[in-house]
Amino acid sequence: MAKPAAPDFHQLESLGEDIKRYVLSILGNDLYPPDPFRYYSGLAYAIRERLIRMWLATQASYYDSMSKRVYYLSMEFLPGRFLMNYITNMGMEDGCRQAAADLGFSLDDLAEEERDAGLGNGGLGRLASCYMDSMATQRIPGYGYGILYDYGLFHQRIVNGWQEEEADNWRRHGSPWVIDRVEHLYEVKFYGRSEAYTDPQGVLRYRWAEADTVMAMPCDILIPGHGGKHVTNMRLWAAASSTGFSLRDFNQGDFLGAMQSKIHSENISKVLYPNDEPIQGKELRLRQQYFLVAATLRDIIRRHKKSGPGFDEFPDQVAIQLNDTHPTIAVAELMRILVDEEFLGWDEAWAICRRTFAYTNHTVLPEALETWPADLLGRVLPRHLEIIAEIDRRFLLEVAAAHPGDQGRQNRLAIIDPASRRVRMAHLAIVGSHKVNGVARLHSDILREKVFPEFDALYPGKFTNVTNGITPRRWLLQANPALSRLITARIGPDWTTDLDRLAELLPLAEDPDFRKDWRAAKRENKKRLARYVLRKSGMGINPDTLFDVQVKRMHEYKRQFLNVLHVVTLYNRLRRDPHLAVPPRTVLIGGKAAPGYFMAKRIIRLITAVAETVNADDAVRSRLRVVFLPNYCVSQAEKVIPAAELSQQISTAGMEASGTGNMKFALNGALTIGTLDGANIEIMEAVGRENIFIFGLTAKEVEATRAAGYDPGRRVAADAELAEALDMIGRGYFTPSEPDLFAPILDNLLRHGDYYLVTADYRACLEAQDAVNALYLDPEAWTAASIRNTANMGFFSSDRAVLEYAKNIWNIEPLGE
Ligand code: CJB
Repeated sequence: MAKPAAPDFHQLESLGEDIKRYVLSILGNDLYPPDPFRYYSGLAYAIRERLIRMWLATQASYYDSMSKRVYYLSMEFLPGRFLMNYITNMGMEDGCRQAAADLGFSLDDLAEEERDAGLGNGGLGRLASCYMDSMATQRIPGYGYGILYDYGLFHQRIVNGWQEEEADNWRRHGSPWVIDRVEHLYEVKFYGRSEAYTDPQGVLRYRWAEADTVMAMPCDILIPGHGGKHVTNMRLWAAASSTGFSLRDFNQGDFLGAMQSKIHSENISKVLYPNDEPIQGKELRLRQQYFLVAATLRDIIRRHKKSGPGFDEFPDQVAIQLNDTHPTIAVAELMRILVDEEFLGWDEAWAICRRTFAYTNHTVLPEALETWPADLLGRVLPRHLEIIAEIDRRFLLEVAAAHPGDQGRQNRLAIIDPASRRVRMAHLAIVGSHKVNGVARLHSDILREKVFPEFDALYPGKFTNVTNGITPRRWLLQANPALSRLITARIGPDWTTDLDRLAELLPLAEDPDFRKDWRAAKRENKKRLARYVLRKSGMGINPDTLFDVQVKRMHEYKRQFLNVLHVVTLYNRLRRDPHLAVPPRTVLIGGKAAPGYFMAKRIIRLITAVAETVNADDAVRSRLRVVFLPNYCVSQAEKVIPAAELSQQISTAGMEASGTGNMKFALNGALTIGTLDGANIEIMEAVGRENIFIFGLTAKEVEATRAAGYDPGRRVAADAELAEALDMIGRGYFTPSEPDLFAPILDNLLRHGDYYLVTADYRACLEAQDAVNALYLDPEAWTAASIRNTANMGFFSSDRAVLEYAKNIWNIEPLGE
């Protein structure tokens, strides 16, 4: 019998009717007047229905193949908007454009109605989302697990030049992408005490007594791979109060008390902590971490039991990736389940844990290595503290056996720091995993050589590297239609899932016609960004200037301040010589500061102050403009990055673990000005030293400079332009009514040793900018370098990265067609 034709899940012909039906039936709205938000929602539900059907088919194929699956545990995901991503990946763009047009809308306008899902802070969360896209595209069976925060990362407004934070109630108008699975609630416990008892066989066992409980409700967000046939999902947990608990209070007449406890429970998934580095010591944050872990492990074990094999086969069926230390309490939780609930012996349970977990480290900043006071952890999770102490005791015996008598080493490696009584989560993650990876080559080397050398000696081969990657679907195909069309016209469409194919563009860098088309695509994107900036801030920017961009979280180590010093110096040079032979420039800077990060907020204020002065100065207006882009987020990045010509990646060497923005810019043909930090080094090797502007101290030189006792004062005294720029900032040139506003920034630099070595790299940065100017004045040479950047970025696809994880860490084969 002939094989039945594959069902057409896309069903484009009924799309228009489906949209109207959803506006009526789900939203309960009139079709008239035609409101774009309603039609966006209607379209979203129509897409969702098609996706669900494909997702069900994918899940069935997982079960059929009995394949091992990976669980990517992350406190953050940063998907941004979904609609266009789904449409692009499902290949429905033409059909959707037509359907929207038939209803009187442009698809792009409908897409603008969607609010970003900002359930992450920055690079770490966005990486997780790129990996979801690649796992689905590469057919690697697995899921993302996280928290469905009611409030995502705050919305940034700039008021009188200062950052103000507004709550991001992103689901206020509902979200068609979130599928609530009310039927699968799990109970999660907190507090109480650990109780010893003897089982009927006379074995001493432990259980968790007198705990409070909170319910975890799974909410799924579907992730279609490119081509649309393989659809996976993220499962995000929302907290709900456990009904039994509040009912009891209610029956005793304490309605408000019952509500109070309900609110207390639901707080767990209320809000994302807005720091891009770990938060120390906040009980609610620890409860969030455990909430994610406990609910996820329940789900994993439920699925494992359903599929048949016993626990000895668990690591052959399950790989768990810990996205930074945030979900590391999973090591203790899996031990608790295996030993206390499944009654496995300690050694057997421990072997299972270690084969199951792997840990990705994303930062070497010492202040960011997460620790929890043992007292606090023991109060919230009493049994887990006991388990961690036992893991620690056995681990230190191992250390003592390898290095007898070396008490110092034991203290340094201990999971519970004997001096501070804090639990070092990174140590728990390293000890409890079979692989530990950094996120760029330099970063992984620093982890091995500087941060965890004694662990590396103890566990040879455990430390490894997987350089980060980005999804070409969102960051080129979808975000940059002008360039994507041009590329596809020349080399065909396969680059979207095989990014190395971009190398076929290399010879075209020599072709003047192709360069002209390349420039035209960039210009279209610059015009699109100029329209956006005008709409958002009322400010006009000129697409015929060099677009110089730095967008990322505000942090001292990322050195937005060095960028400002370049701007001020350029401003001074232009004021002195209005005919200076440099291209006109628009400097765009965007990024959020953690609400409690004083210095980062001051630097935002400095940028807005410099922008006000420079933009109001008629003498330089046409040659230099400075824009602070409020509320940098994924959907804004999709407009900014394709328009950029110069990408600023200027962190102090040794401090940026990898960076992924650097990859997105280069993929879109921006030239990088950057330090030898994070993945910049690998980008330089890929695109060629002559197609990138590298400057500044290396990581080793940074270390040596600090060790030698760096004196910023001497450096400033020897550099008249630097001294002038600092003097202007310090004495209130940009804020005459508040001359001392930036004194704290200068104090940090001049009195506290300039830890981030801004003054040390200043002159080298300016020289690199001179080289930028020279090349930009030769548009043909600049364009050729731009093409070579894009052409050489194949390695930085997140497809490559997840396939490396699958092969070297997860031991998972991608599913066949
Ligand atoms: N990173 O975004 C975060 N949050 C953290 O808590 C620690 C690190 C960033 O992760 C990215 C993805 O690996 C890196 O590219 C980036 O360098 C790092 O700062």
